[in-house]
Amino acid sequence: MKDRFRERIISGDRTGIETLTREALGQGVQVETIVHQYLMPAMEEVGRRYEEGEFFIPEMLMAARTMQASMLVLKPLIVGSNVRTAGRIVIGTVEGDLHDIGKSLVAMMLEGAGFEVHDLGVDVKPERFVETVRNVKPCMVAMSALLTTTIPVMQTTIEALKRAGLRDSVVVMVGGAPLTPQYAASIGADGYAEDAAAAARKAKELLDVA
Ligand code: B1M
Repeated sequence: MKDRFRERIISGDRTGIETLTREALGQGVQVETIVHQYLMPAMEEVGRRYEEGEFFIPEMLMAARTMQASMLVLKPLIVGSNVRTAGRIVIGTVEGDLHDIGKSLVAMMLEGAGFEVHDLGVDVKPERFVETVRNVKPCMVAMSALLTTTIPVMQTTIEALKRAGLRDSVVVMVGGAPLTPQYAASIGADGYAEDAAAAARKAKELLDVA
């Protein structure tokens, strides 16, 4: 099964992966297994091939769209039917960064944990986070970054929240592959999570939700 997922991601076969995702679910494969053991290792291979000059941006983009097609099938199972009462969270990938998949997965897990999630998408400017915090009044701002060049924007966003007098009204959680807990602490974030499941746990812990 893992090889079949890998092959579909590598070849960018969106229709094929939808069918395969349904087939795996039909056979009783857990959603977590599909995401962590099948899809993510395939994306890592895409990243490796890109680094080695075998893949270029179009292949990386096709692979991403293929993973997203699988996640669309999985979303109702990840999100479930929880009544959203745990609190409101604003999430986005920071300015200059177009990586969407990890952030969307985190958003789904947060929804699944009962939070009401406002997803601002990718390339979110600090001012947009500030404006949304002012209007939506969330209890948490969650930021994702996948590039070493964009992680400093998280600090810029935290500073913009401070300048707007809103920093103390929200808990800030950050994550993304190039981040470390030490970096998160150094920029003044309240929490860091390594992956989507950890993000849902961490959000509950930080917001003191049972
Ligand atoms: Co990009 N890219 N990319 N890319 N891309 C990486 C990230 C890279 C590692 C590839 C590589 O070289 N090996 C590399 C970054 C190197 C670095 O800076 N450290 C890279 C690069 C260099 C680039 C460009 C600069 C390439 C170029 O143009 N020369 C460019 C930048 C564009 C931009 O953003 N401005 C670029 C572009 C793209 C595409 C647009 C083609 C496409 C994204 C499409 C899309 O998202 N719609 C893309 C892709 C697909 C990748 C790889 C192959 C896969 C990313 C992914 O979706 N992974 C990636 C290589 C890799 O990751 N191995 C790569 C699956 C996803 C589920 O995992 O996003 O890590 P991930 O999310 C995880 C955790 O990080 C964590 O939980 C998630 C789920 O468990 N997490 C959080 C994420 N956010 C969190 C927030 C939290 C908590 C946890 O709390 C708030």
